[in-house]
Amino acid sequence: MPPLTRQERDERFLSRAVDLAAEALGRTSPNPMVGAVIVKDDDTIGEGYHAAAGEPHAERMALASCREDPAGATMYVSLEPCAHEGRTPPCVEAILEAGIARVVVASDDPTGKASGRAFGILRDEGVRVEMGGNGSAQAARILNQPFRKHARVGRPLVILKSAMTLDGKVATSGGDSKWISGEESRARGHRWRATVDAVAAGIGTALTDDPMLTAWMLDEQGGAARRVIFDSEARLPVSSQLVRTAAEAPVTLICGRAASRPGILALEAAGVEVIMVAGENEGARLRSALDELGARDVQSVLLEGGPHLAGAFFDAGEVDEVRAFVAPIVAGGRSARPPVEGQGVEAVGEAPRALSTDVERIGEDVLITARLKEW
Ligand code: AOF
Ligand code: ZN
Repeated sequence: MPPLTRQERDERFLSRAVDLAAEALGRTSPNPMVGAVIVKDDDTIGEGYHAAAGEPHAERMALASCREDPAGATMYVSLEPCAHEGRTPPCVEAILEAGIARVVVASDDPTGKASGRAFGILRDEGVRVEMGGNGSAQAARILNQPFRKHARVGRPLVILKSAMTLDGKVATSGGDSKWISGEESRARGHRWRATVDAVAAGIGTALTDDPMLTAWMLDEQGGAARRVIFDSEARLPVSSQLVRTAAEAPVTLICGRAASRPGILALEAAGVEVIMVAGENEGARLRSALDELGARDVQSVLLEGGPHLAGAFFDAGEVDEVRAFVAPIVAGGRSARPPVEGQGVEAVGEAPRALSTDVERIGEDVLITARLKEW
């Protein structure tokens, strides 16, 4: 085998940095996941990742772990280092103090306070700064889609989860949906709740299933995801499981101006946060709901049902990613519901198309991950 080129070596270390970053999946919000590797003479002398908001950044973790003097070494980091004073001091200072000679970065930091400032500072001090290749850039960006969308537009990333039959139904014509996907798929979907800031459902699902939408025991370190119910008339019963567990994991209800005042007051008294959104159509109200959630540092929303809400999100152009479990069964029936209702598009050419997809077999099901937008 021919020896690796410098570029190939750089990609390998950057990819390691991205893998390290992913160790903290679900625990860094509202901060990004970041990993760093410090390499001297082709040897890794230090590694680290950002474990949680308020904790040291990946760069400092990696420097602190070095088993020899990092002076003259190369630092590989999955996100552009920070130059600002936040909850922690700027990483560029730590990099300069340690005498790092070269910094290779996988992805940019889209927040206003970053915007490439670190590159200028480091170069001024004689540090070589380079961007890695497309492969590591893509992997690093995909990892931080919630952080990136939130930094750019102030709204959370919306991930639609759905479980359908081979003929694209999420329930039979009789309304039965338990269970379409297999046990492993359901466990996987359940685990996703621990990786997002909010889990959302429509009032229809809340009334029919009386779900909890929690990921108990899986989210001890990150704090339980907020449960968000889209309920324009504020009909969610105070006796529902959601409301009864409001003290354990926050519940936010999104309603419109037509919602009944006593209903809202009763929900608020039971510990539910009620957000009233206005707007001339459903799309505008949805976006404004997402703005409100973004303002509360919610960077990701897992949309769990049902087809009506999914349709509204699609019609508003606010679905960023779809995770669809397809089970090898056929339900048939004209009235059996599909995963996405709403208005839909007129022409095939207008249909949102995934920019990238992944396919995985889970038990007897197939999981398709489709990214419709990349931030
Ligand atoms: C992280 N971890 O490893 C890097 C980050 O409030 P602070 O001081 O923790 O700063 C958070 C910001 O720092 C974050 O939004 C991002 O722009 C930048 N880089 N953040 O949490 C890290 N490298
Ligand atoms: Zn930093």
